[in-house]
Amino acid sequence: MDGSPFSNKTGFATRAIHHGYAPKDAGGALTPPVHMSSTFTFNTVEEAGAAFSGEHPAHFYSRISNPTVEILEQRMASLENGEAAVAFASGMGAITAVLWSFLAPGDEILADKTLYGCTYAFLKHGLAKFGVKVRFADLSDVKAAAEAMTFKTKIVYFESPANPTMRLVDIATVSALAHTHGAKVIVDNTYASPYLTRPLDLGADIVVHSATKYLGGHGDLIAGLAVGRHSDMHEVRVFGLKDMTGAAMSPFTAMLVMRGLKTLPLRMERHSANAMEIAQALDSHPKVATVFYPGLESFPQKDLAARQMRDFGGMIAFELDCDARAAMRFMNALNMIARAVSLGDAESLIQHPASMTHSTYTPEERAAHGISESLIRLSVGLEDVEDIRADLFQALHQI
Ligand code: 3LM
Repeated sequence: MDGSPFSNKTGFATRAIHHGYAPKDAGGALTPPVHMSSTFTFNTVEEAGAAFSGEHPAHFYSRISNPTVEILEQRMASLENGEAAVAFASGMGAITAVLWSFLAPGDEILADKTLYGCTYAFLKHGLAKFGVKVRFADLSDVKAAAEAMTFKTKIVYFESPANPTMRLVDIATVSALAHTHGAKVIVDNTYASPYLTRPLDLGADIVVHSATKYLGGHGDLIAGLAVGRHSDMHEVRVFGLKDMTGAAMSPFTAMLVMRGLKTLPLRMERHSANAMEIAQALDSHPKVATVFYPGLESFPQKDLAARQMRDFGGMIAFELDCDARAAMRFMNALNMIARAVSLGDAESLIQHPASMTHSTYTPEERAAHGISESLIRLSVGLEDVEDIRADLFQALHQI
């Protein structure tokens, strides 16, 4: 339970460090103890029964809840300005558990046309097997979003910025539209993190995260989180987490995510500053055709980005003025920047969505969903920006 004096009235950075934990409740330990316990004991069987029925809420088994994980859940709920959160073993664990919790055969989902590859595969192939109808539309176009919604739409699902193309969705407008149709809005806030965008404040119902990325921030864990209303999160915990997926977060992972969260504001500021400089440098390089970064003047949704994001984040997508083979040569010529999937780490990472993160789409689907074969994705790290630029430029020089 939250014995912490750091309420939602304190600032974001303070809550990222303190919320949900009071050292006096744990023998004075500055950092929360890691409760590596699978099960929890009771004085009487009657007490245990009351915990199981929910009459007297208590931890009884770590697939459902755990004291260390609970601190992270309370902290994340606070950072997203939500009422409650549920932690998962992975981002995909969070996404699948949330969707399983609210869908039944015959229901319809409306999803944005550009999504992380495995989310797309789950919607397109996974849910379809169970009789859920999934439609994809360009939700960055408010008119197209309005036309695509029907009174059968149960869930509207999108990422903003979207992986990998960086398209934004106007969260406030699309949420208001969805609500007039009685649909729930689920936003994957992995790319922005709650430091840059808070979808619940803009009207979304549930936020999901791959905590593997900026929240953890150090490339050493796989984790997921969902945040929303008490009633929705209760459903997600007892159904999506406990009975449907079992994708529970380890207490040790919760400790690592909390360690990451302490520096989230600092890291997001540096990621954003480095990415802005790199986006500008790439944009003016003769061998670069197009740069997609919300902070650039040339970004088509620059105004929306300025309204909806505190800063523009660490992710950049770009296309070179050359064929796909030369783009591969460019990536292979990098020395410091690592060729790897994932994002949001201290290390800069580069990857080719068409053959890596978004290989779950067919080439035809990628074309229809706006993911070109020559698109390159860069997760700008926390190294000295001159070194990131120098590595990119020496590799560009070689093609
Ligand atoms: C990636 N993305 O490199 P986990 N939502 C978003 C994501 O980007 C991701 C998830 C959910 C990448 C992972 S690709 C094999 C590596 C917007 C993950 C899923 O289950 O924690 O990986 O989150 O883009």
